[in-house]
Amino acid sequence: MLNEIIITKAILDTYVAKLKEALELDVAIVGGGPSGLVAGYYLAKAGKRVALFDKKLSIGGGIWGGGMMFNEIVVQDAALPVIKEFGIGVKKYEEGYYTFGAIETVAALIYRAIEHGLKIFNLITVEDIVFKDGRVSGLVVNWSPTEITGLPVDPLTLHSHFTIDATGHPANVVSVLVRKMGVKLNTETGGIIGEKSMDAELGEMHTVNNTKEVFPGLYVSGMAANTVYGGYRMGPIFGGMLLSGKKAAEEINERL
Ligand code: 48H
Repeated sequence: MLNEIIITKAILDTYVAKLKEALELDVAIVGGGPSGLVAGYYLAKAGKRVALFDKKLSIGGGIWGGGMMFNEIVVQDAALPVIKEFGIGVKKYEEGYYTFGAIETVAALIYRAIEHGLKIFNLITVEDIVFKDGRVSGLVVNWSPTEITGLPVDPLTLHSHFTIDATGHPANVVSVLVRKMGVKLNTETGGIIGEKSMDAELGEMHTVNNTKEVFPGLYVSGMAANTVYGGYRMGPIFGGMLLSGKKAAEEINERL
């Protein structure tokens, strides 16, 4: 006879244990798009205490929709080693261009990251940061439905040695840091420069080059890096996002 109370307790106990383990992290990642998932994979693989938070029900960010909802993505030569690391089958379109099913790609990124120890929390919105000793030192989190409904519910907090803003175009973590703390960022202007229009070649290059520590304790990856540093957008080519996540993980790994 299946007991509903045991089922309920199993979920509560397991989830709370997982969340408690995520309260003191080496790295907190905000955003479960391609750059955040790849960063989480490499950090977890290196044995770091790392967790990823995404406000949506489904992790994967902008991968799902491919280009204009045609659920295929394109990757260039430079990113093939990362694609192969995740065990995703390579389909060559023409020299230098490879296509991947968006759904297969999301599934593989998520599965392989979790397999290596990344803790993923969906439906949690990062609404603020912890700011201590002049650096970003953690996250302030709440259930996404709380944010959506505007209910006056106070959040919970976790500490992290490093944080990655992988929130895509809006660069939400950097935005909250600038808005609330009025700090000067490690950018040309000291502020958020803003994303530029389309140039796939430049955009892909910028995504990787702009992946860096933008303020003590806070890295930016993926589209958030281009928003903060003024890089071009690139459309539905995803190699730069994958390589950006890898670069963020490698730089942080060296410093931990
Ligand atoms: C929790 C949050 C919060 C928050 C946002 O947009 P993403 O896919 O991010 P990237 O940078 O890994 O990939 C960008 C890519 O998808 C893209 O948009 C491209 C290539 N565009 C090119 C172009 O020309 O337009 O994922 C970001 C994730 C999403 O899942 C959000 O739900 C999540 O971040 N998120 N999670 N707390 N405050 N804000």
